[in-house]
Amino acid sequence: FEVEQHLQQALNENRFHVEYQPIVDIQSGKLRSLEALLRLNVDDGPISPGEFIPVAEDTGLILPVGEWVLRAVCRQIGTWRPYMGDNPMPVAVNLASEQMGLKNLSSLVLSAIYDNDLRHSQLQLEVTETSLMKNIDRAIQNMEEILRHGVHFSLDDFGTGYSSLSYLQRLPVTKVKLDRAFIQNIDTNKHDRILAKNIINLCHELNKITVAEGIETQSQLDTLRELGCDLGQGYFFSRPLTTEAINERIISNQ
Ligand code: G
Ligand code: G
Ligand code: NA
Ligand code: MN
Repeated sequence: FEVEQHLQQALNENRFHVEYQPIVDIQSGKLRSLEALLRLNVDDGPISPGEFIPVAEDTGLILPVGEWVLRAVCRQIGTWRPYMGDNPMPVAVNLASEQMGLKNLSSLVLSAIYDNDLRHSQLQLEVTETSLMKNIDRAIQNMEEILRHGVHFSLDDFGTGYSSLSYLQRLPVTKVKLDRAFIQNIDTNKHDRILAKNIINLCHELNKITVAEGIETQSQLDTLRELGCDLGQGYFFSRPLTTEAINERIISNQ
């Protein structure tokens, strides 16, 4: 059975599910938002998104899969809404390159929000530099239109793409997520620390919020705190959690 067939079957039989990884305030440790991460379990066990997302992209299945994720996450946010008070925590969904090229991306996003009676600020979107490259003008147009409705973007995996730093200024992103390759040796490697420090400072000059990905140790966290990074995500705080775990650990403690 090929990955492509698994994807088609998962769509037909509603076999995908979504996990949610906490994103916290680096200074206080308080929970600030969640990132939605797609999961696929087949009879033989889980297939990682690192494996099936590229296949979905190559086969065009990423469009129905991406729409499924958007709708599933918005539905989930709707069920959390009554427990989240006046300032509900946002949840970020990853978008693929093909989605950024869609003419009707903003109507897809807005209808998922309206159908579940969400506030626009409850949904955020993540894009990578690579996902914007195929049609950068269309991608920016989509982002600007969606942002006008109050849905904010993060630039994911920053530092791994080809882009020059000056291009950051052109992108309507509210947050920049430093790729975990930068974070891994941030406490032991002076060169990595200097890079991270300068990226964080540059982002702040451009009025962007900085997020460190892949924090696994106290020592990495301490270093990021010193560098003034705003938010953090990684196994040190929490692995991606099932909706059941979110309900138990987070919703019931709000
Ligand atoms: O969850 P994990 O670390 O295995 O994710 C691997 C990759 O898959 C990451 O790059 C992540 O951004 C991507 N990914 C996870 N969920 C989604 C999704 O719903 N849509 C898209 N386009 N990518 C996703
Ligand atoms: O490309 P993106 O940043 O969306 O990828 C997120 C992926 O990183 C997810 O698959 C998630 O499971 C994984 N991830 C999240 N936190 C950590 C971490 O602390 N260490 C490692 N190695 N992977 C992580
Ligand atoms: Na992401
Ligand atoms: Mn990332």
